Amino acid sequence: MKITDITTTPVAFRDPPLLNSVGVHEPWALRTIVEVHTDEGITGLGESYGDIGHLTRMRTAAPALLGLDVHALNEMHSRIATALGGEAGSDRHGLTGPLTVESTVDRVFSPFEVACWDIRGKALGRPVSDLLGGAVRTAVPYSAYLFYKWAAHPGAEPDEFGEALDPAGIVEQARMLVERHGFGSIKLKGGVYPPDQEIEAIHALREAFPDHPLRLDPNAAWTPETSLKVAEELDGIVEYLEDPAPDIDGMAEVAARAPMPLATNMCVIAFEHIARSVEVDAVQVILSDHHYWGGLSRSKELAAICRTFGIGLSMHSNSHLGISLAAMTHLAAATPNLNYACDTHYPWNVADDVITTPFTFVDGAIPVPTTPGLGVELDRDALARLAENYRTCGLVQRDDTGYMQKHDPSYERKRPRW
Ligand code: GKR
Ligand code: MG
Repeated sequence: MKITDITTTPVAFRDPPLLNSVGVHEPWALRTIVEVHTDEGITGLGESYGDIGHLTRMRTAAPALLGLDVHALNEMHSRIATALGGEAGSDRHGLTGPLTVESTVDRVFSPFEVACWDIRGKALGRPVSDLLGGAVRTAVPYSAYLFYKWAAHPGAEPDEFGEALDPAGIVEQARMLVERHGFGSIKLKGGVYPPDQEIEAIHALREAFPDHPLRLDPNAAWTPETSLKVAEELDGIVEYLEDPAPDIDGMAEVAARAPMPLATNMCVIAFEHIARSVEVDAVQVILSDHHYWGGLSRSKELAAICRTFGIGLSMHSNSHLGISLAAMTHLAAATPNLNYACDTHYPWNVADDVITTPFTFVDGAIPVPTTPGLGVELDRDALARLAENYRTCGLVQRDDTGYMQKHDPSYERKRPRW
């Protein structure tokens, strides 16, 4: 079955003012919806980042894939590498590490690869999780992903999620997300306030949710020394501490004395980082993410490496729509050693999705789709609406720091901050 055409549609959807260590989310989150069409009339779907640099690279690569068999994924990867000509992307928003040539290829490859799995599943009449080795769970648990947040974007009406700027606000937000979606574990995005305040928020969560596993992720906002103080305070309270300090060596320094495992989606984000990380035992949990680990089959390779070295596996997320959630769910369902509840930003988007039946959490989990392929269908009207948002929203790349500076000109991006 051959690829005859590829469409890449950038879209934008409403995003609340969520705070993190580099600033605050802008009113719109950007994604790209990829459709891969074939000579047998089957179309596959993929979803990826919407930043202009990445969109341009996907559009540079797409023509090189025309005529390719949908099973020729190795050839697809190498054609993309050639089409990109050795260019490395950049981490402008500052929440993942620096990209290399190889990891840039993996990012561009991912949505096309996912679309091919969707096509193969549809052709065979089997869900993607079957093709990935078979689901070992019927539903994939996700965690409640809490953020400090403003009540509203400056100048706009308050959103339905409310303000969360202190421990009480964070507990209230957790109650809302747990009540709505039934989440059984909780992650707090930190790196926003001095560590003592975030420790206090975790203690408040522990009191309000005595049985929920908890995690804290300051996105490398702390020095190793500060990280160790926090680790000591949160001993026995968090299941893992995510990216407390920058870089593999900084994480290794913390890991050597921290009582809990350290997790990352910042310092081990490509295959070439793993050897060094294992050598110095920098991280005990890797947050996989098929969007940058090179799609579903490479994510399974990552899982095998983690199993080999006794490294735990969890899953990372950025703001995303339902095609991504479908792919994440199939992958997690078919990855036996993914033993932590996955991250997802999905509950923060209440306005719109590009699929006909947006996902609903059942007891904090997404039931694994059992229909052929990814099990989601594109809603053409919604796609057109979100594409129009993209055209009119005025954003072409994520810039949490720039947006924060518009409202607080004295704000500086600093890593580590404390
Ligand atoms: O959406 O603000 C955010 C997050 O901070 C995101 O960009 C991170 O990549 O969720 C991510 C993380 O776990 O570090
Ligand atoms: Mg993280």
